Amino acid sequence: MERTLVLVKPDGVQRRLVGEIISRLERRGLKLLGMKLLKPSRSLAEKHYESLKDRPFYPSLIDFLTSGPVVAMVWEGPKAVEAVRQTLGATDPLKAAPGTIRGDLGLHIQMNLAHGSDSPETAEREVNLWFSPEELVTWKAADEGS
Ligand code: IDP
Ligand code: MG
Repeated sequence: MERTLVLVKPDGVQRRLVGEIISRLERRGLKLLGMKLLKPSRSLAEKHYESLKDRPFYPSLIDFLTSGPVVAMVWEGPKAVEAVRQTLGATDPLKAAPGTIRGDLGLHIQMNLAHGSDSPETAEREVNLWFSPEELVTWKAADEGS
């Protein structure tokens, strides 16, 4: 089982697409372990996108991520990291396949609706950055068996 961090970015919240995005992840079969709405601080956004700090778009990306509330979530499932990235589609919505969140709902490379961790190692770091252990709930779904 893997855990991964998902953010509905400020554009997704402003466009009232939170429910749509959660719905797609639920229907994929992933399990929600934690969720909160918050307006990220600059320091949190900078830590989150630390690996991109040398990119030309980094300052604008930090402005964007801190521009309004985001919905932060932890989802669990087999290969959850890959499953979420697949459901999100390619970074650039114009290149994302139809049927994916970005391919169906987006057009803009920065305002691409949602974030998903890119590896199990990154996921571990990002889950710990956004959530404390007591904010995550371990539970068993009725259809999971014993
Ligand atoms: P990812 O979100 O698909 O993992 P990353 O390369 O990690 O893509 O980039 C992080 C975020 O930075 C993207 O989701 C997008 O919001 C933004 N971004 C990526 N590339 C560009 C770009 O070329 N111009 C503007 N923003 C970008
Ligand atoms: Mg990334």
